[in-house]
Amino acid sequence: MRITEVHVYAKDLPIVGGPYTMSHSLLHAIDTTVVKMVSDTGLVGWGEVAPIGPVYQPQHGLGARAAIAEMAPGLIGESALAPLLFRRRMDGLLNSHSYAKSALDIAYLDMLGKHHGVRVAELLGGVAQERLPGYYAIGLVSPDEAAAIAAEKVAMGYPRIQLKAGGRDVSIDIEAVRKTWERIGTSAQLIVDANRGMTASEALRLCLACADIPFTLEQPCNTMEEVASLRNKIPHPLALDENTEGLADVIRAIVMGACDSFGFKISRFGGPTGMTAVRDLCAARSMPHNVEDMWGGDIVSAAILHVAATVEPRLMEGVWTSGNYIEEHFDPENGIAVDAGHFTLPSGPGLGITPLEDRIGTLTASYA
Ligand code: 0XW
Ligand code: MG
Repeated sequence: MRITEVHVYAKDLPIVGGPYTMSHSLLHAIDTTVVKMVSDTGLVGWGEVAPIGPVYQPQHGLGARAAIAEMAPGLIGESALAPLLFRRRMDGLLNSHSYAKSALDIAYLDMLGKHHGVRVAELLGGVAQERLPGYYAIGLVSPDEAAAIAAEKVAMGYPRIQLKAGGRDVSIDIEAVRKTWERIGTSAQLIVDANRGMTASEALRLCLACADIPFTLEQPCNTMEEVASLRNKIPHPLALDENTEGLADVIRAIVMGACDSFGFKISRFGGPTGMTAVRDLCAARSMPHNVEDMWGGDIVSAAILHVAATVEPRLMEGVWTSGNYIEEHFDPENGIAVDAGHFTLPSGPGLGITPLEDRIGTLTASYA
C-alpha cells in the first residue's frame, strides 16, 4: 500500500464558553489543520494538529500548513505500511516542525490501522486500558469561581482538576488554590499549572503559602533550570509540560531530576509514533505522565486516546481533550466525548472515527 494523495484543510474552532485563559494567552478561537491521506488501495486516513494560538509554543496554524506543504510532495508514493520509515522520511524532508508531522503521522496510522483492521492503539503496542481517566482544566478565574467549578467537575466524576495560575498577582493564585482545596479536599488530585507564567520566586511564594495542600505544580516557570531550582525548596511534586519539546528534553529532565511527572502533548513528539519512545522511557523510570495535545477536534482527541490506552495504567495520570470547548464533532456519531470525567477508547479500526467532509474546514492544498 502506498500514499497517493494528501489533502490539507483549515478550520477555525470557536471556543465554546470562551475565552480560554492561561498565563500568557487569552483565546477565542483556535486554527486547526486537518489532513486527509489517501492510499493506492482507496483507504483514507485522517490527521489533525491545532496549536493553541501563536504564543503558547513555537507553533501556529499557518506554520503547520507551510511545513506540510514543504513535506507533502516528497511523501507521495511512499509506503503506507512503515510508520517508523515514514517518520524518518518526513525528517529527511524537513528539520524539526514536529507539530506539523504529528498531523501526518496520525493520518498515516489511521490509514494503516484500517488496512490491517486494527485500532491505532494496537499498532502502538496494545490496549492496556479501554477507559481512561480525564482531567478538567480551570482557566484564570476568580478564586470563588475556581472552587465552584472544581466542585462541579469532581461531582461529575473527574478524578483530576487542573487550576491555571500565573500571569497575575500570585496572591490570587494562592487564594484560588486554598478555596479549591477547601471545596474538594482529597476527592480529586489537584494540579496547579502556570504554563511557564511564574518566576521561581512567585512559585516559591505559592508553594510556601500552600505547603499543607498536596497539589502537583506543573510548569511553573519558563525554563527547566528555573523549575529545577525549586526542587529542594518546596514540598510539592513538580511536573514539566512545555519544556518537553522532544525526547531529548525528556531524557534531560529525568537525568537532571527536574520533575516527578510530565504533561505530554503528542504533537510535540511528531505524533503517536514518536510518543511511544517517550512512553517507554517513562516506563523505564516509573515517571507518571498525562497524554494530551494543545487543542483539536475529534481526530486529535481520538489520537490522544489511542496513545493513552497503551500507557501502563500505574503511570497514566490523565487525558485532556478540548472537546468541552468545541461546538460540533467532526464525527457526529462516534465523536470523542468525556463521560463522568473519563474517556472510552473508540472501537473501530484506525482512529475509530469518520469525519464528515463538510465539517473539516476549507481545502487549502492538495498533493498527488
Ligand atoms: C490544559 N491543556 C492541556 C490545555 C491547553 O492546551 C494547555 C494545556 C496545559 O495543560 O498546559
Ligand atoms: Mg500543562
